[in-house]
Amino acid sequence: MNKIRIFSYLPNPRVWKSIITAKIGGIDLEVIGDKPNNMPNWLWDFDAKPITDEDKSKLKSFEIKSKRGFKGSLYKTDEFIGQHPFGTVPAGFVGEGRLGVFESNSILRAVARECKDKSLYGGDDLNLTSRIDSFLDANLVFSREFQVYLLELEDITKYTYERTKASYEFYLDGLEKALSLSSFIAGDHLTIADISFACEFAQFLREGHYLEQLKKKNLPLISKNFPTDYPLTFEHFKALCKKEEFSNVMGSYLDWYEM
Ligand SMILES: N[C@@H](CCC(=O)N[C@@H](CS)C(=O)NCC(=O)O)C(=O)O
Repeated sequence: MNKIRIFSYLPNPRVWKSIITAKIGGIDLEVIGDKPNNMPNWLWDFDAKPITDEDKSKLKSFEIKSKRGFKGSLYKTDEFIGQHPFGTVPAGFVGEGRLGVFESNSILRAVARECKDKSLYGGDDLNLTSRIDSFLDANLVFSREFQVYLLELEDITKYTYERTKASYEFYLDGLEKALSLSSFIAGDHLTIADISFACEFAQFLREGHYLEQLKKKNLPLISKNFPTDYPLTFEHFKALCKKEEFSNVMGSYLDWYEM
């Protein structure tokens, strides 16, 4: 079996996808990292480790300004950038060659390929595997849109709000249609399309922590009417989050959200 290591800030719903899949699929994963605010105090590498201010002065050549999501500088080794050219976390490393795998949905696929339970990624049915990929891609498009939104929520612009709302409606319209035809997103059983959806959507719901900021701009929560606008998707989300394999990993992340 290929060993898989993931480096990231933690907790991170984008890492949960892989953790939940590994648990259901019966494999071990190595997950290392720290709270988001501590990521500038880590050396970003296969052998990621915490660094002191003294270390940082010796690691000036690795210092690079954060592109997305962190404040200030990060310390990424040349080996890290070699394997992770976009320089993002979660950062997966697979196999003896410690090959870099990036984008949480791709890390998720790598994990699913190693699982004993192959049905999570379509089993022998390559057509189903391709359909699962389609849902994962649709999920990434939504995820990128709402990443910008969540990062801007302290002082949101109408432009970002409207873009995210359109992306939310497009993605959820599709899921609602899919779930009117089958009991899981890609077909009649649980796959990584469901796992990725639940984790990304849990993260999107964090807009609910910015009610005051949205109110100041006279903007309602994008997900305000989620249960009534998309009842099948809402029930599916609820059912997934209540599954032990999910709730054990998600912990108290969604406790504030009424379901
Ligand atoms: N779509 C990517 C998102 C990854 C991403 O954008 N990560 C950000 C943190 S939220 C990052 O690593 N930024 C590194 C930097 O700022 O240099 C995924 O699902 O893995």
